[in-house]
Amino acid sequence: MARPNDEVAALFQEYADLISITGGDAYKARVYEKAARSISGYHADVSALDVKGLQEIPNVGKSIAEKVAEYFRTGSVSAVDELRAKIPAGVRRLTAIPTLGPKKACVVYEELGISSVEELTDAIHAERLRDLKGFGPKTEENILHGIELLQSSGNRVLLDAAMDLAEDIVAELSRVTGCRRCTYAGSLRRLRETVGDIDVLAAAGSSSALMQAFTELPYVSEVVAHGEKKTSIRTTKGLAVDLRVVPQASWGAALQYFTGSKAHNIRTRELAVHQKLKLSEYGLFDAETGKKIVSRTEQDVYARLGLPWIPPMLREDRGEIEAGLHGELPDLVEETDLKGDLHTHTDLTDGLAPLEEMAEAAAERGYAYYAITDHGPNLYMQQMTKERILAQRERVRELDGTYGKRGKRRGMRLLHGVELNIDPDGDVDWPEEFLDGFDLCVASVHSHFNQTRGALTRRIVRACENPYVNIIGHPTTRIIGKRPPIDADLDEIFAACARTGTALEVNAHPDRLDLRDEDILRARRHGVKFAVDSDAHSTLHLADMRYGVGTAQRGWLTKDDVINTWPETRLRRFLRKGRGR
Ligand code: DGT
Ligand code: CA
Ligand code: CA
Ligand code: ZN
Repeated sequence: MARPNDEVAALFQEYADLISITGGDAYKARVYEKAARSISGYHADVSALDVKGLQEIPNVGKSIAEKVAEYFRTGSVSAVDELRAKIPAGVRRLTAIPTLGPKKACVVYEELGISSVEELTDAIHAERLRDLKGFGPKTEENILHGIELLQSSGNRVLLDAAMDLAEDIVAELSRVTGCRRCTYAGSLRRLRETVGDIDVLAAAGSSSALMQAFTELPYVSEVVAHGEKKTSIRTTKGLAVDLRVVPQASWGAALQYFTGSKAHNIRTRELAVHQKLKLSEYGLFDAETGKKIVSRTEQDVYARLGLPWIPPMLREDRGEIEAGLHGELPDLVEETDLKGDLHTHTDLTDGLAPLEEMAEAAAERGYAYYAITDHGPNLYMQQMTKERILAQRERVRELDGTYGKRGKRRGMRLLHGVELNIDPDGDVDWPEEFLDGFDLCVASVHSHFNQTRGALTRRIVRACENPYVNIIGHPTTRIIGKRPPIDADLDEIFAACARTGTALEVNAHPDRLDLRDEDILRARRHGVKFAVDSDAHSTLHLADMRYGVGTAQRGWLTKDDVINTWPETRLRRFLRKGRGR
């Protein structure tokens, strides 16, 4: 289930939006935005805290704490409800467009009476927005792009939200008497970045107890279909979940079938046909006699088709069948291979936790090294200075090796880094002499996403050519369902990375997953190395690494491709970028 913290954070974010839409105090809106972020990143479950405990959370004062308490006591917050009631439903529909802020939504509603996404599209095509203050051709283009994003994302949910729910359902169903096996399949098992619906599979002699328990889960809002083999529900948050129950003997065939993808299944079925076999969710059969050959495990099914077991993350018909037949499947990187995290923040900039807490949490994950990379001065509002970052460096050096100590051996190594901002020309925050003092530099694009393709490409290539830039952070800057990837010539960037010894990040934040799987596959062909990083802004985000690793696996990456699986000495050599020393 979504954490109570995220529920409250979403509510306060909405409240902040509502305040700005209704022309309320901009300062107050910001206060709630900040509180939303703090609550989302807070380590303790807010539903278990009293008003006093809630006020320990950074950016949460008495009045906000009381609203949180009210929410868990009554299920809603009256102040939020009051503002909701003031907003016409039309404006609310418009604010679902990711590129249309609440302010502009209000303007088009009030000035032109537009109250639906369709009406807005028509108005843009009729150029009716041009006369409004603050609107121009560029705004129109952005809004149209946002509408496209909104429509293409459909009802898909982000991987982490689907995972939280699925893990909860699997745990609940596994407790039901008679349940022999239970797991999630479908796109979630393949760790796709978004999930259309969750497919849960269980094995049992009789399905009725499982189906019953499934429909009675507390967050079920609607039972869409209730059958002996398959039951479908919808949750209160609008997620669709299918449960299929199969006999234990068909487990492997069913798991293979319902894991998909459809494209992969078509290929495995073709392989079966060529061998005069028939493959279905019930098993692999002799096509002529109908006699069952195998069905108990996925391994059995693949083996009989002449294939090794194929990891679900590869099952997209992107060459895995051919590679499997030739014994050339990649030995995929795993979360346990990671020796460290190379992009993380502290409360010196926009992180929520102090350095000490971040390092402590990182050491608990068993890391051998850990890099602190707060923002440089060029990112607005971060107020970074040379003095502040040098003071941080001193503290990093003091703490180096003190976390996760075992016996006499030195504990986790702390690397002092920075996340530089790649400006529109490809320059970064500080001159080379100063960058020389860092153990590593991440450099990322944080603004001016709409430059021309040529300018964006040159900009990032220039950053790669900086002898101190080691990792390009969240390379395409996309936010899934909200902001499209930048339009740059990725192949040119990949070539520059390979040539200069600059790694590309696989940012593990579930909203980003940037680079994405297909781009990773392409970059890898250029010989690029990768860093799978959490970009954590709180101790909780360190665990997002699992999604970054999943994405890396979908991009066919091995341990050797990922620099933060390497031993420290090899990593440090890479970070010198051929500068000598
Ligand atoms: P989603 O839910 O859109 O994120 O994607 P999936 O891959 O989970 O797709 P879903 O839920 O429609 O079906 C789950 C799996 O069941 C799918 O990956 C493969 C299998 N499957 C479903 N329909 C078909 C089909 O018509 N043919 C084949 N070969 N397999 C199917
Ligand atoms: Ca599915
Ligand atoms: Ca499904
Ligand atoms: Zn960052």
